[in-house]
Amino acid sequence: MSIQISGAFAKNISSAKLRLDVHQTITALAKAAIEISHLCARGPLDTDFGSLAGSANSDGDAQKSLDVRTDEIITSALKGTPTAYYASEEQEGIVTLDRDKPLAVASDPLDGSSNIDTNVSIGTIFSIFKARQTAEASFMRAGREQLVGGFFVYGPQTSLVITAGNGTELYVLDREEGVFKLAIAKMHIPKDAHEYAINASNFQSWHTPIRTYIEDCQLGAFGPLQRKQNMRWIGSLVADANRILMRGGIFLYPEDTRQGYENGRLRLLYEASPIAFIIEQAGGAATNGQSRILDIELNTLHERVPLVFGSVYPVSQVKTYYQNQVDS
Ligand code: AFP
Repeated sequence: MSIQISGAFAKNISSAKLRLDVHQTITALAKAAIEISHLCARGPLDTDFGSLAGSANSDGDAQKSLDVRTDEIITSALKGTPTAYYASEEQEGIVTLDRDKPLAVASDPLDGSSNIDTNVSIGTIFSIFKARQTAEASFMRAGREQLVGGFFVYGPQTSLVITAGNGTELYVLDREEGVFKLAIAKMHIPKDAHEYAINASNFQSWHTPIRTYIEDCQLGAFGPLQRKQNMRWIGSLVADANRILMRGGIFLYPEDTRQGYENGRLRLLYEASPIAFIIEQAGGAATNGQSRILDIELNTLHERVPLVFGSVYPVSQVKTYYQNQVDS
């Protein structure tokens, strides 16, 4: 057994059979994560560790060999589970595993992979849906229909942050036993905090509401926010999300004027939606700057979405900067 799932975890999933299917799938993903964690921990000891795989993913990002290897590990792990369809950042189209099975899984197998050779925490993000009649229909829907949202972090700890709609739980891998064990039964994001995360090098490309908000963060106690604001940017979504879950704050990857960033950088299906589900279940908020991420219907498999998430108060403040722009 690769994970000791809590009794409370899937309480909100009405059908006992579906709960069993979800448990089986999470157990397989946890086993895959232990293998991926081992590969990440070996780092440059494996010759092809950070070398490019010579291919590109659906967005044309150069694929690192570990990206491809990670996707293979997850695909093979899901074959033994009640999963009909698999959608991956690393694969153009949807993979049909067994159309008679009840679940559909979406994943970014190795998010943060541009950090692979810098020993920064990276991770696997995933979302589990109830499968529909077709592969496309199983994913072209709003994120609020997820059964489960989760992410593994391969860092000082190998951990799993996960929700099935009954709060957000933290599991940590006990390496001696090779099992993920529950560490926090209900994660809670403080309603307010004073730490923001954004790639400030994009300042010249931001639209007015975000530029004004970040200027006010930099003004801190000398501006309208009336408090010193701290800044952190790891450049690895799972690491930034994990920090915000532990101590609050706000993460922003907005749309900007750069070509290809008209809807930001992060993907709705297998990055923003699972993160949004986790954050909301921990008492936080997740928007595209103005509207709730979990209400946005997916139209194309790899579509991007602006992403603002974290403590409820700063996320709602960002919304007012958009409203003020409209009103002015
Ligand atoms: P990679 O998976 O290509 O490293 O991208 C990581 C990521 O999707 C997310 O984890 C980070 O928050 C974000 O991109 C960093 O983007 P910038 O490099 O533009 O700051």
